[in-house]
Amino acid sequence: MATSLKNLSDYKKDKFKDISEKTFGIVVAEWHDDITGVLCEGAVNTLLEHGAKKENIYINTVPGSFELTLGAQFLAMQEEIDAVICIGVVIKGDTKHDDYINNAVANGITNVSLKFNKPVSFGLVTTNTLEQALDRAGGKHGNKGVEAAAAAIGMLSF
Ligand code: DLZ
Repeated sequence: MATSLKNLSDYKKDKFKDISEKTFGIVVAEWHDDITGVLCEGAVNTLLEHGAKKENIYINTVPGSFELTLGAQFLAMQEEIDAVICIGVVIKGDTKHDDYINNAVANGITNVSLKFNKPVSFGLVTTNTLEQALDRAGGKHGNKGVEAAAAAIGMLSF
């Protein structure tokens, strides 16, 4: 998987099971939507490349990353959804807002995953700068959305 020296989107696919009948919910934050759009595209393309059907991928937006948890819960509670992918970008600013949002999302989506016994992957890019975020959204460090989709497929193959 990811290391600081590798492209972050390198992942192991040899153990992936068939996902052609699986249904995915993607929840995307609207903050930094130029970047979250690229991450979402990476996630969708990865699901399609591995055999998911376009009509089985549901994309919903939430205002900001803080709302990813409830968005994930709305999706995970749907019986037909097999896995959820959360996509957001939180860039550090002058205050500690990023810590609060990042921790809330990490804990929140973990709880959703355990509550509904479904994979809920963490496609939240948490960086110090805009440049670092761009590097992880189709730049030199790959695409974190690809990685989040791969994690969801990986967990469905568990
Ligand atoms: C308020 C806020 C700030 C300052 N920064 C970000 C950010 O970098 N990325 C992001 O996705 N959302 C941010 N938000 C919005 C919060 O996630 C949330 O939407 C609002 O606090 C309303 O609950």
